[in-house]
Amino acid sequence: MPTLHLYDHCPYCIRVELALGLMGIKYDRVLYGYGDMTGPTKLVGKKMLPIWEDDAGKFHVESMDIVSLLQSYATAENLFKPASNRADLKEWWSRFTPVYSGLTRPRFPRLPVKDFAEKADVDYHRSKYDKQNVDLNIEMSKTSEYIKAMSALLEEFSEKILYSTECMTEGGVSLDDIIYLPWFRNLTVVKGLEYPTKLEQYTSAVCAKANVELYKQYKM
Ligand SMILES: N[C@@H](CCC(=O)N[C@@H](CS)C(=O)NCC(=O)O)C(=O)O
Repeated sequence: MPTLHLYDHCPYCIRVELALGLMGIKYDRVLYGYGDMTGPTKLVGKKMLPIWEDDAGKFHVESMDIVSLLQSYATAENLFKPASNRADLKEWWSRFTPVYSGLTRPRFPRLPVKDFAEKADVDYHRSKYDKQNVDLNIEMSKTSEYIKAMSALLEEFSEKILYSTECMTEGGVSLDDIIYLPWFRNLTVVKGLEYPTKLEQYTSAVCAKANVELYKQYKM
């Protein structure tokens, strides 16, 4: 059985899980603590996930390279459309990511997932942001401000960018879904952030189809 080595909160790892789930490929899921410096390094020489270990025991890195590899096995039924490179999506994305970070960064280490099970994992996460002069407590205290900004962004996305409750871009499931959906999945951790109906249905339906769990049950 091939294996995906991943962090549960990592959107790049979730890209690969979405592709695997939507393609119906079975795999083992091996999670790592975020502060585990040796686990991923032993496999490929650096501390970076996702890592895909194929049936022959060969390791592959870079989320979209792994997705391309998986797609090389696709049949007509599970071949994704190419990425659209839509300008509207890219422009919106540049405004979305800073607000996303402000909401998710202080919450991730409180998730009851393997990534942050040990004190060393939480400490590593904090030290990473200390080095960037990001104070996670200050970010947490700005929650209502961030929720207000994010609500407007999600409304805009749902109304103007999201094509349907099944796919982001006209024409069916494409690499747009694989690339961007993980961030909407992670954002379900934010208590008090309402998704517009169409976006809520899209996120729930596509993640359920791919067997990717949302963070709704951990809302904080
Ligand atoms: N370009 C990489 C990015 C992967 C990435 O940034 N992974 C993060 C987790 S979200 C990571 O492994 N970080 C290690 C660390 O910060 O210690 C990909 O798409 O696979």
